Amino acid sequence: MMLNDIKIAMLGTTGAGKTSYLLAMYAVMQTGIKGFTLSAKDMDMDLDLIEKWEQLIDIEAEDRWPLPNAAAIEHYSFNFSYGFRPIMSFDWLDYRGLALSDRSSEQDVQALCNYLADSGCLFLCVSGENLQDKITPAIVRQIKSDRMNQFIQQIISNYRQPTPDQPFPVVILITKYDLCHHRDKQAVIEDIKRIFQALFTPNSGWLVMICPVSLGKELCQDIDRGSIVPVNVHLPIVFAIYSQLRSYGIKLKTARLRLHEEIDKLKQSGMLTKFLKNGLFQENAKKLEELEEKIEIVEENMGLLAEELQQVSLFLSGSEVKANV
Ligand SMILES: Nc1nc2c(ncn2[C@@H]2O[C@H](COP(=O)(O)OP(=O)(O)O)[C@@H](O)[C@H]2O)c(=O)[nH]1
Ligand SMILES: [Mg+2]
Repeated sequence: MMLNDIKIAMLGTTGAGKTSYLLAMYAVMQTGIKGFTLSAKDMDMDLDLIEKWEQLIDIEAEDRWPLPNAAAIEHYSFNFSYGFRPIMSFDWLDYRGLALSDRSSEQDVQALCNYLADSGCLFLCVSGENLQDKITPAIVRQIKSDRMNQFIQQIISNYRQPTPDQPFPVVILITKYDLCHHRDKQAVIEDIKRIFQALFTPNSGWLVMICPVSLGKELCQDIDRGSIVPVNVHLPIVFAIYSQLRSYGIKLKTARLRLHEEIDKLKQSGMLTKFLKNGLFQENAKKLEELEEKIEIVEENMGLLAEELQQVSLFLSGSEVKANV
């Protein structure tokens, strides 16, 4: 099984923790979750990511952290595999956050919009730093959620309207969750729902996961010496792949339905000679068998991934749902 490639765009202000998150996610996914693994397509990129990750773990000083991005946009390409067999490849865009600032140029905004236009999954980053207490208008300005909402608006008015049947997956990543761990989790979720209201409206077709992540619980006490023990960093990727499988599964099932209809029609029609009819029957039966096989594989993979997603909050058109097959 090889699925379509997926593009993931990660949005968040400078300093929200995007690059650090990427490093942690890559390190964890390289070892893998239930046989699912990730690898950078480019060897040099792989080395670079691992080197930066080791630096984070080994150094106990401020320079353990990655430098701010040099380029406005950084691209990464990964292969996602199951048992070392590639299932899909995906592009990852680490965005420095300029287009989210008030000083963004037309060009910045256009470049980001173009990329967002054919993204299959959106990651919105909100730093736990901004969620230590109940949000205020001043904090909302810092998070730049209004700006992110504008970009989402752009996507759906210009390119793609999600529907309940073909939902658009979005991950709201609460990075540096260690910094707001002291708060009631439900209260944090309510704050998130408030600042991204449009993603939680009925019949809107947004499939949203709210996912707290952190590079280590101790970091809220000591950012430079606290030990690095990533929490939940694999879940957003698992969710992105899960949603891709989900929509592929829906396509396959629609095709199966069509085929059944065709077979029924053949059974009823007396127009064809027996010989021709038999040939068509056999052809359709073979197609059906192939489809069933594909659906089985998709559902099996979805099942494995869905298990991982039981612990996080998922919403489809604003209603809380559980990941299932
Ligand atoms: N407490 C805490 N701080 C973090 C964590 N991840 C990153 N940071 C801090 O946030 C800073 C900015 O992170 P970075 O990944 O460069 O943000 P980016 O600009 O969004 O790419 C880092 O230099 C760290 O000081 C985390 O999980 N917990
Ligand atoms: Mg960065």
